[in-house]
Amino acid sequence: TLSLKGKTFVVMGVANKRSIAWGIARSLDQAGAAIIFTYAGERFEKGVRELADSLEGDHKYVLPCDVTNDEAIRECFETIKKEVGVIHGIAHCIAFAEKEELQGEYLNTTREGFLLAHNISSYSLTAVAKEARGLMTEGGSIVTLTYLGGERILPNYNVMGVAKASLEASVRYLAGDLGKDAIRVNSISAGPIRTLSAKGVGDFNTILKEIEEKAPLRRNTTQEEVGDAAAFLFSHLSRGITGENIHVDSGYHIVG
Ligand code: 0WD
Repeated sequence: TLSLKGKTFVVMGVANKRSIAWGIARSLDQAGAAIIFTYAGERFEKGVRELADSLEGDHKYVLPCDVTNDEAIRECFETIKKEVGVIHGIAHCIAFAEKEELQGEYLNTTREGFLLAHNISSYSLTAVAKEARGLMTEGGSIVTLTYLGGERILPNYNVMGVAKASLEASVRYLAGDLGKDAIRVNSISAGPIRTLSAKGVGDFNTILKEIEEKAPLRRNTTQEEVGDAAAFLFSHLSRGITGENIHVDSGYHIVG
């Protein structure tokens, strides 16, 4: 099995045990890595703390980090620098759009809805990378999560698809900037997984059923599969890969 002993990763976006970020945390824990958790708002703190304590390793840092707030991001990484010093990577598992924007026609997206989705789901990666760069002095790996709706139109995904396209382009530009610091930046395009965020996407059950019928592997994606792919991207095994988007989706993206 893969070992990440002696390495420290920041996992952003665990909301509950269904979160994809939680799948990544479990894979990192199994590989022996130290994990620093960040959460958006106070209502998530207790739950994230309980989840962190349920892991095998001793992961004592659970910190607030609202990614819409530059000062909050700065404070979060300052605390990490003070308490831990060096980190080896970040899992950015954060997205948001208003429910009204995730149904019907994309055409009806409001200016506010568009900006909010892009702010939280796309710009946040750049804002976080900027603050984290100085902490990855031994090189690093940044992984974010995207979805097929960023590459092609999928019903109801709407403004989030446009935000994911922006996120995927950010991955390439950030990879370009940070490569000279031996920091790699990649995304995982995950198949649909029933999470809190997925609840906001209209007709999610139909999407899951279609994957079971049409994806080459004839089954839906699990958090564990995404977690293990992330562990690979965090490891030495992927050292030649940057600016890439890896589909962990039972192969669905090659169909239709
Ligand atoms: O089918 C799916 N579920 C897929 C999700 C398929 C492909 C990709 N993804 C992506 C999502 O778009 C997102 O980028 O995976 C990422 C994680 O989403 P998830 O696991 O599906 O959803 P959820 O469990 O609801 O986590 C979303 C996180 C929450 O965690 P925290 O602990 O941070 O509260 O995004 C967080 C949200 O609260 N979030 C924020 N975090 C920091 N600052 C903010 C914010 N302002 N807003 C939302």
